[in-house]
Amino acid sequence: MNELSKKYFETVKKRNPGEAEFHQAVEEVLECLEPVLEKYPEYVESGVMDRLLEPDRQFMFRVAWIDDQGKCQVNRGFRVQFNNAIGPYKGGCRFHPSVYLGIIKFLGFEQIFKNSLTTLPIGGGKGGSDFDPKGKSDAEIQRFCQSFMLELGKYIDADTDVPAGDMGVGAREIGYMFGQYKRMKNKWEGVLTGKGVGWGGSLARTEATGFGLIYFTREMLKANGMDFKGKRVVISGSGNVAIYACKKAQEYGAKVVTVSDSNGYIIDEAGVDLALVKQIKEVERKRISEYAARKAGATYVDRPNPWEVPCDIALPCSTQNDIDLAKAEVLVKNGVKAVGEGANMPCTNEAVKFFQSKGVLVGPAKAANAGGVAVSALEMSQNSMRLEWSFEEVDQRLDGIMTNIFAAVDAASKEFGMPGNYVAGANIAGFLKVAKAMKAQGVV
Ligand code: NDP
Ligand code: 2IT
Repeated sequence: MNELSKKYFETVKKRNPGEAEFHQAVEEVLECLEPVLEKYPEYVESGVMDRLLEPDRQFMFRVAWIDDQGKCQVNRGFRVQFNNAIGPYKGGCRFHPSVYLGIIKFLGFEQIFKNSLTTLPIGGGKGGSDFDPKGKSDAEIQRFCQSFMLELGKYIDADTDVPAGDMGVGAREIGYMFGQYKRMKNKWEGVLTGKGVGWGGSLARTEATGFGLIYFTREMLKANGMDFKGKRVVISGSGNVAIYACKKAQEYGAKVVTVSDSNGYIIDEAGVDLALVKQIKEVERKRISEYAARKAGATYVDRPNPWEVPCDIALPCSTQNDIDLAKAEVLVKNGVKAVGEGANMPCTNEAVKFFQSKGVLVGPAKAANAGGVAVSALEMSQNSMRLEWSFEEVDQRLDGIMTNIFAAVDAASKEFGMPGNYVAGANIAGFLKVAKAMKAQGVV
C-alpha cells in the first residue's frame, strides 16, 4: 500500500473499530485504486475518497417479536445507506446470526461498486439482522419480518432505498416485509425487489444471481481460451445463488460434483441432481446431508470444506471468507483453473493474490454476482412502467449486462496496466463512474 492508501485505511480502521470484514473490503479496493488516484488526483483533492469511505447514514434498531411460546425475543436490525450518487440506495437484507455492523458495512461498501458496474441507476446500501431463520416456524418468520419492516419502513421508499434478499431472505421473507410496508404506507410501490411474480416481481430474478455468475464466468473463460463444456465444477452453498449457478453450469455442459451447507458437503460423481437439491432446500428447508441419504452413489462429508474436492472451476456461493489461503493452496494443487465468486467476498485477500500468482482466473464478486442486483434494477424499471417483461427478455438483458460487465472489467484492467487482474478491473471500473458523479454533485 502507498502512503495515501495507508492514510485512508488508518482512518477507516480508527472510525470503525472491530469491523474486520469492512476493513478487508476497503483494503482491497484501496490497493486496486492506487494507479487510478495517481491518474485522477482530483478525486483525492475534492474529497471523493474521504466521502466514499464513510456511509451516508447507518441505522441500527431493536426488532422485538413474539415467538411461538409467547415469549418476547429481541434482535438487532441494520440498514446502511452507503452512497446514492448514481441512484437510490439498493442492496439486499441478510438474516443470519453472524450479522453485525461490520458485515452490513462491508456488503454495503461492495454494493456501491457492484451496482455501478451494472450500468443501471442504483446506489449502494445493505441491511439485515442477527435473526436466525433456521428452525423458526412460518408464523415466527412472519412476525419477525413485520416487526423488522415496522422500523425499516421509516427510512426507505421506492425513490430512496430499495432493499431485497440476501442470505436468509428469499421470496417468503420479501412477501411478509412487502405486505407490512404496504399496510404502513397505504401505498403500492416498488419498495422491495425479489417480489413474487404476479405482484410486481420480475421473472428471472430468482435465477439472476446464479445465471449471471455463469454468464460472467463464461466470458472470463472465453477471453482465456476456455469454456464450461466437460469441466468439473465445485460449488459451495446450496441456497439461491448456488442452485441457479449449478443449473446454468449444467446447461453449458459442465459437471457439478458438489454443493454444501454450513455443516458439510455432498459429492455426486454422477453430477448433482438439481431437482433433488431444490426439493430438499427450497421445499423442505432441510440440511444438504439429506441428499446423500436419498441419492445412490452420492456421499456426504461432515465438514463444510468442498474445496478439498479436485475441480477445474470453483464457484464459492455461500458466505464471506469461505476460501482462505490454505484452501486456495489445495485448489491450486488439484489443478483449479478459474474461480467465479458467487458469494460476496468469498475469498480472503490472501487467497485471491495466491490464485492470481498461480495464473488462476478470479472473477471478483462485485462483478461476477452483479446479476442479482441488475435484475432487481430491471424489476424497479418494470414497476415504474407498470409493465412486466417475459422471462426470455429479462434473461437476455441479464446476459447482455454480464457480458458488458466482463468487457468493462477487462478493459479497465488493461488500461491500468494489470491485464487479467479482474479484481482490480472491477474495482476501477466500478469506482470511476461513482467518483465522476460524486465530483459533479459537489461536496455533499
Ligand atoms: P441463501 O440463504 O439462499 O443460501 C446461503 C447458503 O450458504 C446456504 O446453503 C447456507 O447453508 C450456506 N452457508 C451459510 N453460511 C455458511 C458457512 N459459514 N459455511 C458454509 N456454508 C454456509 O443465500 P444466497 O444464496 O442468496 O446467498 C449466498 C451468497 O451470495 C451470499 O454471500 C450473498 O451475499 C451472495 N449474493 C446473493 C445474491 C442474491 O441475489 N441472493 C446476490 C449477490 C450475492 P446453511 O443452510 O447451513 O446456512
Ligand atoms: O449482494 C447482492 O447484490 C444482493 N444480495 C442482491 C441485492 C439486490 O438488491 O437485489
